[in-house]
Amino acid sequence: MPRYRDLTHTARPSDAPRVVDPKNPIRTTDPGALQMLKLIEERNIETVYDRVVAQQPQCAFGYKGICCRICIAGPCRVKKEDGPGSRGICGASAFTIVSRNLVRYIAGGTASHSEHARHILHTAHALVEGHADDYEIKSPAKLMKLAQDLGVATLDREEKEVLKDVVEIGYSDFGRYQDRPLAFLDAFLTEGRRRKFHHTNIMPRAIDGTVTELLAQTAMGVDSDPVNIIFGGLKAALADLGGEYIGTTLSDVLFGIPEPIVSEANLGVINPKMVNIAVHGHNPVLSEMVVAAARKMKAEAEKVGAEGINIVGICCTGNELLMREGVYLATSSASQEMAIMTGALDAMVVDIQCIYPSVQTVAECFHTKVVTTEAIMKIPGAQHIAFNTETAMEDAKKLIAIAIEAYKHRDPKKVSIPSERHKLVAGFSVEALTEIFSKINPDRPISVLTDAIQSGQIKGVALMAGCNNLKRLQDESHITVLKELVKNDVFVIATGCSSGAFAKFGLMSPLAVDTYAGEGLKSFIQTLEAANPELSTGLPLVFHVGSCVDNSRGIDLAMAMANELGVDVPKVPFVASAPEAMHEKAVAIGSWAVTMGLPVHVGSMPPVEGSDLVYGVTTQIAHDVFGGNFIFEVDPVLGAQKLLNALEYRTWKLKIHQKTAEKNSTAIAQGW
Ligand code: BF8
Ligand code: SF4
Repeated sequence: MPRYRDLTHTARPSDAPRVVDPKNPIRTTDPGALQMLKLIEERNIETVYDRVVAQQPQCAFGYKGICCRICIAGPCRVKKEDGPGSRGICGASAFTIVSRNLVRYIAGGTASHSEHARHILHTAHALVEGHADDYEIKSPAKLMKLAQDLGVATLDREEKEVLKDVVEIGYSDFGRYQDRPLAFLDAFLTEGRRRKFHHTNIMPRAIDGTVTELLAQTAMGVDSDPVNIIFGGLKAALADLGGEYIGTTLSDVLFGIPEPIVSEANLGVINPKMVNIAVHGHNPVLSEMVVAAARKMKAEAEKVGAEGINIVGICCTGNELLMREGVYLATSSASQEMAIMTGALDAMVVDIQCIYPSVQTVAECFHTKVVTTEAIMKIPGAQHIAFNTETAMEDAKKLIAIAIEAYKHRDPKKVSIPSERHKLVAGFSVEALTEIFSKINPDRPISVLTDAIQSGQIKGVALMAGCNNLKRLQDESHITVLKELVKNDVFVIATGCSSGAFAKFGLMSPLAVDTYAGEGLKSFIQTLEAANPELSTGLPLVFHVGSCVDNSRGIDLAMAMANELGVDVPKVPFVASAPEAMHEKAVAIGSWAVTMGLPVHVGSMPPVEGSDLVYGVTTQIAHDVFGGNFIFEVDPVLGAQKLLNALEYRTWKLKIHQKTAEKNSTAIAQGW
């Protein structure tokens, strides 16, 4: 069987248009957002959909990654195949420029995720030092497990003492100078991956140091070797994964391990009779406190004539709250402005990342107050209330008071809330999934998943992740890839705005299983449900594993499957897809996923086509070195087909090697 059935071995994408319908401002398929579009047209409000059209056609040099702005002799563009125009002023070739630009995305993504992680560490640190009384250790079990993974003693010790040691290790992971690997990465890897990262010299020792080193490596006149630059990028991508592990594990310690929970999604969750507050961004340290404060301030809301306070989530902080608190998810990244346009949103409280500066412009047409809360994130015109972990509850109450005050100025004539809302079941941490599997096999729970693959009942597992990118229509690619995968019996887990899309469309509901799952997947989900009668929520078509930092949960599942099968990750029928990738964070995640050994589909073309060498390294050579590779394909049906081919290839090889091992009574071969 040829590799991924690509008979040409070029790994080229199809000829599908890179920007569909570039003049059409109706750039969404989200039913809630579509209901808002009519209204927007009547009121003549500018949205992201208009701005995408205004940017077309986008710069072809930038699009291919062959524009260099790293020093101010530039910008330099690669204009010709040869001669002086084929290089930048300093002599940098296309492969140098493309690879430098690409890995600087990774540096940005790693910095973002780790800033989030650093904030959570600070909160845990303040808690053990007695300066964050509004927080607690919600999951001592997670803390003890984490401590054991990190080699921290737990016997006869106070929880806070253990947490103190864990936090110290986390801090060292930001600034370690000794030649030791990142603890929050090393602790979770399979033996095979650990060896691979040492052999290829990409095991990071500190997050901040790795990001700085990458910026230094890619400065004007430093590294011009594209392969060396890419390896520097992969090291930073692994540091990103370490940051995600800090974020996920310590969030679980402070706010609880997610468990299956029922909620609803799409703009219809905004309640005309209540004070509506959207929490938008990424960091649960703030939004968890806003939820807790809202529960205490119902009476204040009633005093101004509202029935109560309705907290709704947007983007990843929405995902964090959805899976731990069952908070409604109002919408995801590309339709964030729509939440304000309902005219019923009294405040939008934001922390960091993926917040369009335009939310303030839109809010100025309504009574909505946009409030920024972090020192590194301000928006001109928006109010700023500094959020401190030391005074968390007090600060959260101030934020809610702003919303209650704004509610008094709500104009009923401007209120127009779409009817669209869908029930869903979320909260499937790896612990929750393991618990579900353990009802069938308590000794080896993950074998329930791997056996289903080996028997052919399901085709494998896919982690669907990533953003919205309006080069195609919002959510269309997420929904199409998902439908193709589940129809073909793939067990799908989802994070970030991918899970947001599924939630908004009603695909994260048990009701969707019958309609969309293939026979094998349907019977697998039914078997799990039958073994878990106490799970009153039922099981969904696609399993929500959280926010973007929680992609660490996805790779945890892949590694658990690898250990169960007795192989390393590159042999596991497990793939990833970011059908609408947009953010630098998505580039960092995709890059570590490839390094961890996964085939990774990306449905929006990153700027790598300006160098055949870089394109070849990311889509083919990476596979030879790490066992994972990028699959760039903008057509979502074809993208799904390529993922199915990758799963089929892995399952086929796995079976052959297992049969051989059984026949010869040996361990399964590793070097294939
Ligand atoms: O971290 S999926 S648009 S919200 S970057 Fe942003 Fe992308 Fe959404 Fe969450 Ni992730
Ligand atoms: Fe131009 Fe070289 Fe400067 Fe880049 S680093 S802008 S290619 S001179």
